[in-house]
Amino acid sequence: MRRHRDVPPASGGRPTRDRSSSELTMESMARASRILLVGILVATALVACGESEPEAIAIVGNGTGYSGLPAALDAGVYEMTFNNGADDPDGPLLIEKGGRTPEEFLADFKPVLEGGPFPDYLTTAVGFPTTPPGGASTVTMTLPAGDYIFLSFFSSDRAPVWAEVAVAGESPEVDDLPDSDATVTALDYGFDVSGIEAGAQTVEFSNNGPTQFHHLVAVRFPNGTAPADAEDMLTTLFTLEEGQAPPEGVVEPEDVFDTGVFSPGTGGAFTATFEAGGTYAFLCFIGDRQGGPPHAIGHGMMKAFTVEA
Ligand SMILES: [Cu+2]
Repeated sequence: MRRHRDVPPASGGRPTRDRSSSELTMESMARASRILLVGILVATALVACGESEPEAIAIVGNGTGYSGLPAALDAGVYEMTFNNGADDPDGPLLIEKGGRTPEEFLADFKPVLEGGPFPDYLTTAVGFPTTPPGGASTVTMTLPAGDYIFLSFFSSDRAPVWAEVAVAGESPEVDDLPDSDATVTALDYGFDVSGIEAGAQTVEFSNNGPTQFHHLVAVRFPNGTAPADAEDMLTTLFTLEEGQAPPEGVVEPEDVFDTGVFSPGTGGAFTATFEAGGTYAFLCFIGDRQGGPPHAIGHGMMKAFTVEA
């Protein structure tokens, strides 16, 4: 560490030099200016990184807890990776818990999973797609300020796993996400889809609300299915009872991928692959804040399209 009196005054004022500082050699002055220059270069690089490459956070879940998940974060855009070390598929979410204890929140949240109303304080959520055991999902997401619970959503009925995360500072906008190849904007109630092409690409999913929470579930129909027919088939499938066979000519699509839930004003970007000539449909199965059926069923929130060959 250099002594303070070896550092030239930042600006103005008359340098007050004692005997030792007046003995500064050319060599030590050159060294001081090199250190200053390196400092400026490092600072410049940090600013450049902040603009183009979000900070990366890697979280590991093991079915009972997490490692790598900070308890406190600055609001902003993060490249978050969730590694699923549990033996169940898991798609964890960061959900606003409004100052409640995790136990209070979980009690309030349970009815939501059965189509009940959201607690009033639940205004914000961002999350990960369903991630298979041993798999990893990376989402570059906006993380607004809030008092969150990081909550696992296992495919089986295991005990809830959670951690608390406090996020403070200026909340980011969807525009702060890095540019993506394709964009999917969820609205109350529908999807605007733009730029999807054959092959692997980055897709930005955002929720433009204005009120409801949405996610994206992507399914695929056999090649040659017209998008309008795909939507008709989905509508028919929703009318079937559990276990009831679809009518003649109605095909059940295969699941392709999903996203976590995003509240209005939030979004996340991820990598997805679409095949040339494939007919896909995007659906939302989240219910209204006030309670009710999944949006795909209650509001016809779906969008089918064919990827150009
Ligand atoms: Cu929705």
